[in-house]
Amino acid sequence: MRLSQYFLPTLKETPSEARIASHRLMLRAGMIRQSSAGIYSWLPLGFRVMKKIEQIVREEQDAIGAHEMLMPTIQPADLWHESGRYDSYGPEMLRITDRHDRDMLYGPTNEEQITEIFRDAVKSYRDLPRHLYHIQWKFRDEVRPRFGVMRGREFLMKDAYSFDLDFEGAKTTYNKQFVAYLKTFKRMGLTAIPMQAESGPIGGDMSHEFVVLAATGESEVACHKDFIDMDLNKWDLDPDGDLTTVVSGLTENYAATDERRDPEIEKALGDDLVVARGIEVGHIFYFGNKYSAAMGAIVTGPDGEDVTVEMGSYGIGVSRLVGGIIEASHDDNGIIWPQSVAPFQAGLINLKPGDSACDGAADDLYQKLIDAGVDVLMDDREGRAGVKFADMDLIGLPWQVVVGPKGLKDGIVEVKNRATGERQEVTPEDAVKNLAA
Ligand code: P5A
Repeated sequence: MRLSQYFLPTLKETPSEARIASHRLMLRAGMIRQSSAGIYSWLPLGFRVMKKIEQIVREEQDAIGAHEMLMPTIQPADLWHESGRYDSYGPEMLRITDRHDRDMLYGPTNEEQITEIFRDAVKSYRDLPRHLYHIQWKFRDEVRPRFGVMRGREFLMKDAYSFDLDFEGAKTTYNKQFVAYLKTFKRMGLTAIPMQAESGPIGGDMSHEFVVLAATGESEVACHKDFIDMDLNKWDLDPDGDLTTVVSGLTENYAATDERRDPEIEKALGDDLVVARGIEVGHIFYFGNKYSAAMGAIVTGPDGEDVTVEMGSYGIGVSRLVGGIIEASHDDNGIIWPQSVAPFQAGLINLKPGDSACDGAADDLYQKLIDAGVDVLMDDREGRAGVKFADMDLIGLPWQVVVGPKGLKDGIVEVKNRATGERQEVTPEDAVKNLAA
């Protein structure tokens, strides 16, 4: 991509409404623009990151045998009358009336909708288990939308739903999601700690939040210090194996969200206790037959008897993660993207557009990087070097390659690692080789 042709409206000034780093940086880096409170447009750079995150989430869901589908954003109120949540959900639900005076709503979640689809299609235990997910926009009319995409009103969620014949089956599925979540967040460079949590309006009695620790997190959480540098490598995480040991091993230590904290346990932990602020990036629920009983999701069991299916639901805040990753990875100059979610792998700076040697070398390097499979954004704009360096640091691509007249005389370019700040002078050929590797 050539920056001269790209839509990247970066801001020099810090927008006054942004109170945390990720919100500030997403506005300044031209990733998002606010449309109204808690509702954002995703500009090309931000959209690329969200798509990368979405793809990691998708791959890990597919790997545990969940099947992707897509349900609508607008749902009929009738469905929610069946579950009883139309009244209990409260003012967070955006209620809409269509031209025929039918009550509709913009879905804050999809338990009812998936239960309806399931109950109309599945009648026998032979068709169980079933495990489905979609990645779709949600709307929650939060009282205080804030911190940019971290607590939005409209936000993108991956939500999965499972149907099993009995508790054992439901627990096996829950464990698969549990482990898939650890892998998913790890791939994004995050340590997400599984914490016992309240199930709130979703319901159920087994629930874990996955929490990334960050000073700007919305709630206070507490956990054993061993979670901080949790090593997943010591476990066998094969989704088809027995995950009971992994999950109990990973949850034997204390970790609890705000409402679930236990002063006694915490006292006993002494120096092993970490109290910190956290960002909830995922939340999984086992709620048994809460929706299946209310909505009649019943199958014929092995002995011909009626069985009300066992359900769970599993959410990941896809748009929130964009902000969450930035909270976990930035410095005074801007964002530092982990390779796996970076909008481009490398930025190529032409220090002197118009100079034929620089243009020739930059264009040549640009093409060679593309040919080597490196996603590259070339800053070919006219303008001061300082502005280019600042913009490149701000948008946080993992690698920067600088082509300037001085270096070219000696046949070299400069390669900078955004995360470490380390710079190396290498030939253009080696730059391609190193970045491709
Ligand atoms: C689980 C999937 C549910 O809605 N139903 C379907 C269950 N869970 S949840 O915890 O309420 O939400 C799942 C994740 O969505 C993100 N999230 C948000 N992101 C941005 N802005 C918001 N206002 C918002 N609310 C929830 C969180 O990451 C949460 O874990």
